[in-house]
Amino acid sequence: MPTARRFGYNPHQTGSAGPVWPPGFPTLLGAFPLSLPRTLAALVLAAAAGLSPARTFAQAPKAHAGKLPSLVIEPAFPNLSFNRPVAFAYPPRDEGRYYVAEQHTATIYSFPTDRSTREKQLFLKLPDPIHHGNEEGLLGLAFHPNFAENRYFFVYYSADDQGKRRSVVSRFQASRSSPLTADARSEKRIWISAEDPYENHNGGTIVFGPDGYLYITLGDGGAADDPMSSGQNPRDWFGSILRIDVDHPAGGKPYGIPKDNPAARSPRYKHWAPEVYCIGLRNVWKFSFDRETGELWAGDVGQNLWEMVHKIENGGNYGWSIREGFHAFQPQRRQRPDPAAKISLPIAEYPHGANQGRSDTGLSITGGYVYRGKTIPELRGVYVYGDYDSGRIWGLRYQGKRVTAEGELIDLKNTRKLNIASFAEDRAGELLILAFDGKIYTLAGRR
Ligand SMILES: [Ca+2]
Ligand SMILES: [Ca+2]
Repeated sequence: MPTARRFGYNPHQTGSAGPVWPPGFPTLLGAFPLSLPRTLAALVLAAAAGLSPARTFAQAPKAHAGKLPSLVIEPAFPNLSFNRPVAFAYPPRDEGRYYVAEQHTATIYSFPTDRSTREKQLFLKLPDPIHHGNEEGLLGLAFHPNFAENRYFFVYYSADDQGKRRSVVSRFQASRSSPLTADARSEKRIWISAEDPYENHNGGTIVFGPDGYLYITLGDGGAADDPMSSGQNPRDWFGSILRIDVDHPAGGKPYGIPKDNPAARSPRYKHWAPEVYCIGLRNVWKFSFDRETGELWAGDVGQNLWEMVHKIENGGNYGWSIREGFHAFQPQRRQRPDPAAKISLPIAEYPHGANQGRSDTGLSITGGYVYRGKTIPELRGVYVYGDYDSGRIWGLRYQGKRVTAEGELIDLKNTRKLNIASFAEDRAGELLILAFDGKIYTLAGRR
């Protein structure tokens, strides 16, 4: 069973200094009803306490008045069950099947796209040995954009290389003669992380972007407090999202470097590792591309206090471990931001309840998708994300570089609480949820 802090910090490590709140402030803020925009509530309280809102909340999100729909969770594939499903994918060209990766069995199954299907077929079981820690195992799955011709797909997993812990992206090939199975012997390792000293914070999502390049999230290494100071170090891979070209190997590596990766496109970034696309991330467990705009959205798992949503840009810096969300993190360390990239603030954050006394809380963000489906028209264009631990699901509308609507989409009083391991998008753009009760759910409008 997962622990309460599955993707969060290690409770045996010392925590962060965190933001400075006036005494009693969190308790007061928690007294406001959820329906009142919470930032507005914070500003009112700050004014009442005689604080300068400009000083205290200069970097907090703006209050907003936009409306979001109220949704329910329904079973999507009621006759299918999985063991710790963590990734959902399918080939770009419709072959009538979806694929789910199981974390600890390190197995990929395929099944027909028909919602009532009972058929589940073994596609691939990863060769051993792999690590099976709480945040380890088979974590990512992505089909090559040209899968229809080359039958290539890619996985991200926690390798056990003679006792050394490393994250690996490997390419496998589906069988041509028996297309519903893949050959475990076809493995070719494409990218291998540096030795990872800690079991936690391994990222795990891999996705081909609209540019055809493979994006990889690998976490800051792990433990707590960014002990390797990898967040602001662009020369190492940890703490970044990477971008590689799997189709054009170069420089003796099994992959190439896209010409507009930061270090390749500008002298300003010449000290960055060639693969690094952005820096300052703690542990992006899930990220996605908006299928309409191509924009990259990520949920970054925070440490003791805050969970963050970021919109990721080429060459961006998201602040870890100088910041956690909108807040300073351990300022006594006097870390300097990387000189090439100014720190970008999150699009949104939410707190860990024990620290902030608010009820819209969680412990470990699971980044989601911008909804582009058809069945919930009022949800179109909303970025939907949730929390692994609290099971809450939020949406935000981001227009003209500001959040114009934000709030909870599900009333947890009327539904069972899920441990949300992943969101997914089916071929039609409808949103799915992979939960650790083994089931796949979908979001639907209230009837
Ligand atoms: Ca790690
Ligand atoms: Ca780094």
